[in-house]
Amino acid sequence: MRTKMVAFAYTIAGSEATGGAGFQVDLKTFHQLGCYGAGALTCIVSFDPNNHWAHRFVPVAPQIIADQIEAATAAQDLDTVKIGMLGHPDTIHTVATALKKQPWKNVVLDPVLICKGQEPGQALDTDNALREEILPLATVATPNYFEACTLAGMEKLATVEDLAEAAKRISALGPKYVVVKGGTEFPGPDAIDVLWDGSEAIVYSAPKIGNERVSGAGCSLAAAITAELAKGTEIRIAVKIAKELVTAGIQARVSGHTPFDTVWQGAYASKQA
Ligand code: PXL
Repeated sequence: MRTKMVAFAYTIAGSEATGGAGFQVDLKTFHQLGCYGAGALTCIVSFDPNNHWAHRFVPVAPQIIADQIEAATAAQDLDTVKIGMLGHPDTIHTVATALKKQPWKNVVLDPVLICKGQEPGQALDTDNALREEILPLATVATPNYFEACTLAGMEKLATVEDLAEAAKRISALGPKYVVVKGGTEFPGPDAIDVLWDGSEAIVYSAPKIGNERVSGAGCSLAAAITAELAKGTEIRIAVKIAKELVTAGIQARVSGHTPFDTVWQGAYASKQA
């Protein structure tokens, strides 16, 4: 008998070998929120401890990405997907083609635009391909401060109204819902995220926990929104829960020999217990 006891959340993202970002964060977050996680790897990022933790980036061959998506979409009736780092125009084209093969209820795009290991020229091609081929397929986009400036064509985001304006402009490029993450770059004492829901801007705010960026916060937020949408949660509540998961995860952050800390996704569930 084909019964589905649990919501499925799918990710198409890159591996970040230390576990602090990307695919690993997506699966951990899905699991913490009670979803069955599955995914396709688009690239492998290995930080270089002998070179200031620079990103060593290796794309996965397009056919292997297509094969992974074929396997997962054949095994399950998936309707909710998160898209993380794609990193190469060929990857973007492959993922766009695969996505178009079936209907999706929720396509959550975390528009990862810049990876330190990439050539600037290639990064520009990647940005353009993402904007042209993936953004129109997304139902939700979750740009960070820099990604929002780039996609919205705004120089800076100085006020909450600017965050809302950026979200609205990006929504015009495809996704009905846009969550702009202010993060540490947004001025002031609070970590502010703004959801444009197609008709109004909803502001989510929590006091900043320090002023250092914590790795995996953006991935965790988008993955948590994905997991909640997969369970059928309404977008405003999904973003609220995602923000709570990230805030708890930053409070309980994990440090290592890296110059940055990472989010502990398990903190949210232990707080609820
Ligand atoms: O946080 C952005 C991100 C996403 N995906 C992968 C990454 C990173 C940042 O390092 O490596 C695979």
